[in-house]
Amino acid sequence: MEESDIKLRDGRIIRGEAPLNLETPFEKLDSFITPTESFYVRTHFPIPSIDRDAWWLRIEGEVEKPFAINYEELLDLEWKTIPATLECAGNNRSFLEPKVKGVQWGLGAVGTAEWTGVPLSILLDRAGVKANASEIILEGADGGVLEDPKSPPGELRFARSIPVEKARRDVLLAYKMNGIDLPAEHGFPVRAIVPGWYAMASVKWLQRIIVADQPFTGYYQTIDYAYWERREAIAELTPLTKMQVKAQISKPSQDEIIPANSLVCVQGVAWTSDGKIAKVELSTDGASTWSEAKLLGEPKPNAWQLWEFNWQTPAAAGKQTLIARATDSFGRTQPSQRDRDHGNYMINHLLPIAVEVR
Ligand SMILES: Nc1nc2c(c(=O)[nH]1)N[C@H]1C(S)=C(S)[C@@H](COP(=O)(O)O)O[C@H]1N2
Ligand SMILES: [Mo]
Repeated sequence: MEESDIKLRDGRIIRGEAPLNLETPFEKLDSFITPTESFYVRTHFPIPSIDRDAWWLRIEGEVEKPFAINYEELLDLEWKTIPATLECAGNNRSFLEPKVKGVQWGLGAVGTAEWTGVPLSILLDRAGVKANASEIILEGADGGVLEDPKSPPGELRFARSIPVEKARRDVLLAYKMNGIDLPAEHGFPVRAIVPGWYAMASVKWLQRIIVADQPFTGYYQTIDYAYWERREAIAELTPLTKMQVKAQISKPSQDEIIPANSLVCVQGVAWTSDGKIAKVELSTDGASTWSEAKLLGEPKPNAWQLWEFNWQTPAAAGKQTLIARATDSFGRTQPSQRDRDHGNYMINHLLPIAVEVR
């Protein structure tokens, strides 16, 4: 696609207007924190307009003392600020061959922000989670009727679940993004941040937390945002959870013209869930040989890390392919081929970026 064909809104690529889906132009990435105004937006329904003075968050289900908390009370609780990378599970989908259903994201359905909010464990402790509880369902205020014949008839709300143990360990109920109140499109007044997991788990416009004693099998947990996992050769639908290890090249961008016989700084980011990035390698010859890139800054849990590689470009003009490959501290590395059991999600196989040396 020609640059001039790309429709932008406030500098972001419009991937959908209703519901609103905006992508970060990835070649503009130049810092650890993605500015809020460039951060990608993924919605499934109209953005709910919520009056924070009338907003309540309810906590119910398998708890001793169900309760509701309002915005003012939430802000009075102990809080913390953490950086976390959010990646849409469909990020990079436009690279898939053959094409699959869903928003045709390029490289920019991923970003890192600093999130400020209350650890979910504080609210869970206050409610008194019963011993039989296994999962926490997070429900958003947004909803509507879907056309998918597999969706339940009538109104549906966006909801996902996380295991109790994960909920207690590091989930945040965030009300600030990069130091200011959450913007409407990012979940105002309060959203969940589930570090290390694909971002569908980070439910926006949070209105209800349900403690459950059995696996949640809602639409966005099983029919959508699920993939095939093989057990005894039988494929089973499995909810998406952890982000898979990945490196992406921000500069140069696809089809960029690069000067011959010069030193070009190839830049990008890499991330994984839980562990750290152990190394990023770059191939400038279509995956025949690999050289290690330099990791920049200190690793932070569940946040991406910037890297760079100084590339001595060839003297001869012609097409070149750049491929980045990340390996994490658990020894997990990006696969070279697409795993078709992943359906239209979890796209972390090696992606060639073509450039032209001139
Ligand atoms: N309530 C609600 N939460 C949601 C969604 C949604 O549509 N409704 N989309 C999810 C998905 S698929 C992604 S990728 C992230 C996107 O967060 P962002 O728009 O702040 O980047 O929000 C998640 N949380
Ligand atoms: Mo997503």
